[in-house]
Amino acid sequence: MKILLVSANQERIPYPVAPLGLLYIADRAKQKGFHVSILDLCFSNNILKDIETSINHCNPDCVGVSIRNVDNLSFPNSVSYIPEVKNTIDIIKSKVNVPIVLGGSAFSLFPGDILQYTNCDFGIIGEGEDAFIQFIDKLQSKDTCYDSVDNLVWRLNGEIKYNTTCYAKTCASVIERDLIDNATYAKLGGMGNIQTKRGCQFKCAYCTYPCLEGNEYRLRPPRIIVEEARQLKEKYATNHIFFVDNVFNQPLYHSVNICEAIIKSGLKINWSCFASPKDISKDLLDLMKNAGCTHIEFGSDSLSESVLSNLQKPFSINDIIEASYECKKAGIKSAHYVMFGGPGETQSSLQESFSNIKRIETNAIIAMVGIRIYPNTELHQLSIKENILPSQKSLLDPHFYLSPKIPVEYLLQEVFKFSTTNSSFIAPGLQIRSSEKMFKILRNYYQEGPLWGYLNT
Ligand code: B12
Ligand code: SF4
Repeated sequence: MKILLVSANQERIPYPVAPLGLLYIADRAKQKGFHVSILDLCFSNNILKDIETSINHCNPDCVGVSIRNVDNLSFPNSVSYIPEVKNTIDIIKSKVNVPIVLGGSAFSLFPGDILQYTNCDFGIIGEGEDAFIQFIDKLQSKDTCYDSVDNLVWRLNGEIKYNTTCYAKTCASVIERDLIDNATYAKLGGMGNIQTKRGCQFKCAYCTYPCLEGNEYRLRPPRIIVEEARQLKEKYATNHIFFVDNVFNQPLYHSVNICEAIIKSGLKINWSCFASPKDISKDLLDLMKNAGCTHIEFGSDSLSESVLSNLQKPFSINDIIEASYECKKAGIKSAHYVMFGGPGETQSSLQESFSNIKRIETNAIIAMVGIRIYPNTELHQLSIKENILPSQKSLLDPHFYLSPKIPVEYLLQEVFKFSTTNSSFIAPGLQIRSSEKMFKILRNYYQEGPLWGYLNT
């Protein structure tokens, strides 16, 4: 069985990111003895030609398409990637007549809608390793009843069927990365990526991550993480790693074990991660620094106590300020994601946020206006309750939660004004310090790590 895996993502802002999920699928399929090729469209200048060449070369019996991003999450300048993905799938269909199976985080959030929109028959929700192999086994067996394939969404007599969703065991071996262009990701993206675990146990009101990866932590062994980091550095000349976990410092003991394993190995590599201001002590930051951590991105979300609590974040404003202060002391650069206009936001909570932001000692604030609404989240329920959305509305086209307690024009104006006068602000939706051109220039000067770290240098 010959399999072609296509990564449809072409986004290069804030930088190109390697298709890690597809590597996991390819790794498992190769272990099972299938012939696997990857077509990564990230750096393609001619999708039509590249798809044609890959298909002629691989002559696949099945094509898997990874769809990472639905849209850029940026209000009011929001861009949907889904029409571009449909175009890619249409080209594949025009070149080869074999089953196509969709997957990836974007697909997993809108499986039914994307299957309909792209007119495809199969897709896999969530973690794909086990499910993809089960699907391929079914294809080979010529049994057309797909009921038993975990996580599969499929069409039967015009109806879309959803099989049971399970969360896979995490991969306990080093994944192979030869099938993608690691050198270009290191050059243009400034980093490689590694996952140390899956799952998140928090329940923040808007978040899709527990739906994508489940609520249970499934940890990867620290020695494997060290080996993957060594491989990226020594085999692929990648000097900086982004740990793609939702929250690196949860569970705390795992982050400690990873740092200790890196230190013990003697490997010298720089890295960055997402973290929560909860449980980020001076001791942990010193340990992270010693293990090579140079940048931390905090999902802080709001600097108003009431909005923070409405979003069900498990920390306070003091935790945010403290976390940033400790990062500075430890010599780690920090950035905070902040969303304005969340549940309960008023003119006075907005001004409270602005004055609290001035108290944070940080390198960057990545500011968003409004919060993208996803199905199966509390924010979705709230949006229906507050009449922001009709209950049956498809959310595939971007819809944002904007607090009814503050006029949108006022919100946009105030955030714009504050962002332009604060040099640490990046506001993608308002196009402030966030253009592809600016990121390219910065990357030319600074070869590794997140670019926000160089804003004020
Ligand atoms: C880390 C991360 C980042 C980092 C990446 C750093 C790096 N160097 O890798 C940064 C901060 C740069 C980033 C940026 C963005 N991100 Co981001 N990011 C993530 C995060 C937390 C993890 C992604 C990851 O690597 N996962 C690990 C891999 C192994 O999992 P995976 O790719 O999902 O693959 C599994 C399955 O999806 C499936 N699968 C994948 N492909 C396929 C294919 C087939 C055929 C099958 C069967 C299965 C399958 O199997 C895989 C293994 O189990 C996710 C949230 C999450 N928990 O998923 C958001 C997420 C992917 N990001 C998202 C978005 C939107 C973005 C941005 C567009 C935001 C922005 N405007 O800047 C940019 C786009 C960047 C780009 N160039 O594409 C969204 C995408 C969905 C959506 N809402 O549109 C997510 C899901 C978060 C969310 N809000 O919901 N991101
Ligand atoms: S926002 Fe972060 S901490 Fe909250 S549920 Fe999502 S991934 Fe977990």
